[in-house]
Amino acid sequence: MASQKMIDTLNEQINKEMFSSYLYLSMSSYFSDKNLTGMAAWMKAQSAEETMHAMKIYDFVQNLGGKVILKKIDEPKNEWDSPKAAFEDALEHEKFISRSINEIIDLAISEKDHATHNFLGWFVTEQVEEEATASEIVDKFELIGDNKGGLYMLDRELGSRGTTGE
Ligand code: OFO
Repeated sequence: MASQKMIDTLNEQINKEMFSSYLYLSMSSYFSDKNLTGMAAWMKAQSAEETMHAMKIYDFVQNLGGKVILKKIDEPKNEWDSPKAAFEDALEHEKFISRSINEIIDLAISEKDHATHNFLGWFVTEQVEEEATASEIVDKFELIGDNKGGLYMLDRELGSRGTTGE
């Protein structure tokens, strides 16, 4: 059985994952408003993934015999200076989530909680992937600069998420 401190920490992580979902949905709405439908679809899919992350932890807490306590979800930003700025924020947010996962692993190690340590391995791999993907998109924005045609192409490319097996 995990410690109550661990259950509380995992409950906080559920909240962070739900906030991630909310943040990416807000970004999706921002992109829709700019008629960047591909980016809007990409962020909507990302939002759904984050809800799935929250639910993975939700189920794990229950399997540990702990009680899931849902906390208030903060209001996300709803406006960005540019599409690139939104993806830069997404990258920074993923780095924050990676640090948070690493801190829980540090706690699991200090408490010799092998079950939670093992469970979080999936999230470590997932975070590496998510940071790499967000970073790659930010790099593409750098390449595009102010080129409207490039923005159009990137919007199309991101809109193909889910149809290319991503
Ligand atoms: Fe973006 O991986 Fe969960 O938060």
